[in-house]
Amino acid sequence: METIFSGIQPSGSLTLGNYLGAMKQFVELQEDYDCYFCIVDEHAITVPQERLKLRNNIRELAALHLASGIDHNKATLFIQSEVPAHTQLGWIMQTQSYIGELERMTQFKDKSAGKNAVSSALLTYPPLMAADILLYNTTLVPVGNDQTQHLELTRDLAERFNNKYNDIFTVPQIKVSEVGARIMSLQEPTKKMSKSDQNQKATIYMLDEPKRIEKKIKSAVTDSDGVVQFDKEKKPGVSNLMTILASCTNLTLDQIEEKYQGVGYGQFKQDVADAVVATLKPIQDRYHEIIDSQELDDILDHGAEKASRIANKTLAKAKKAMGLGRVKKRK
Ligand code: ATP
Ligand code: LTN
Repeated sequence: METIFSGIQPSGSLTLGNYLGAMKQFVELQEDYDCYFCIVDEHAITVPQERLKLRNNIRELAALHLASGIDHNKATLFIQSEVPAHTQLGWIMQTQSYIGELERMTQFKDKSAGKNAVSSALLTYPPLMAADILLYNTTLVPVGNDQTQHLELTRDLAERFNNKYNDIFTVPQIKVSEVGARIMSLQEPTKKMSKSDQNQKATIYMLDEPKRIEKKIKSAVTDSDGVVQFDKEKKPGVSNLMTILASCTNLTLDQIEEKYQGVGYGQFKQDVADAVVATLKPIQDRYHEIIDSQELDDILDHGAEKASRIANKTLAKAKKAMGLGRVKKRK
C-alpha cells in the first residue's frame, strides 16, 4: 500500500476552503492509502504565536480531523511536536540544504518581505517539512499548488542524501489536488479564502454557527447581472458561490446554471447557505462531542506512539548512514 503524508498548520481556525480543499480529500484517501495526518505545530512557530491560542488551535485542528471523518483505525493522526524525530531529522536535512535554495523559496520571500525580525526557522522551514515527509517512507504528498516548490526541494534533498550516504529515503511524488476546487474569499473573490484573513466576513469558518454562515453568504460580493453563470474572469463572486454549492452537493456546475436560470441571486444564495450548513452541521455536532473528551487524547497518544515507531527507524538509519552517534562494542 502506498503511504501518504500531509500536514496542516494550527495557525488559525479552519475555513470552508481548508475543508473542501484538503480535509474532505483526506477522508477519501484514508480508504486506499496508509495515511499520516500531522498537525504541524513546529511549523506554526516559525512566525510568532500566542501560547494559549496555539494550544487551542492544535486541539481544535485535531478534533476537526476526526469530526470530518478521519478514522483513527485507518489513518494515523498526531501532533508534530509530540514526535521528536521530526526536529531531529529536520536538523539533519538542514545540513543537506543550501542557504541559496532556501532563500529562493516563494513562501520565505512572501513571509519575510518588509519585516526586520525574521526568524531563522522561517528560512529553514523546508528542511523540516522534508523531514516530516521522509520519516514515513512517504510515496505521495497531497498538497495545494502553493506547496509544490517545497515538495520539489524535498525530493532534491532526499536524492542528495541518498547519493551522498546511502539509499535511505523514499523519494515522494507530489499529488496536487485538481478537484476540491480553490475556494475564494467571499469579499474579494479573486483572493483565496484563508484562515489568516483579517476580514471575518470574507471567510466561512468550519465552526461558524448556521446563522453566521447564512449572513456571510448573503453578503458575499457578486455582480449586477443577476445571472447564475460560471465565469471566473467576469463573474468571480458568483463562480465562487457556484463552486461552493457544487462541492457541498452532488450538482455539477452545468446543472447549477440550468437550475438557476431566471432565478435571482437571493434564492441562489439561500440555497448555497443551506448546502454549506448541511455540510458543516454534522461535523460541528461531532466536534462538540469530542473536543473535551478523553477519546481525543487517547487517539492523539496512540497516533504519536505509532508515528514515533516508524519515524525513529528512519531517523536511526539516517544517523547511521552519516556516522552520527556510535556503534556499541559488544563483548
Ligand atoms: P494561511 O492563511 O495560514 O496561509 P490557509 O488557510 O491558506 O492558511 P494552509 O494551512 O496553507 O491554509 O493549507 C492547509 C490545506 O488547505 C492545504 O492543503 C491547502 O491547499 C488547503 N486550502 C487552504 N485554503 C484553501 C482554499 N481557499 N481553497 C481550497 N483549498 C485550500
Ligand atoms: N507547509 C505546509 C504544511 C506542511 C506540510 C508538511 C504539508 C508542513 N509539513 C508535509 C505536506 C507535507 C503548508 O504550509 N500548507
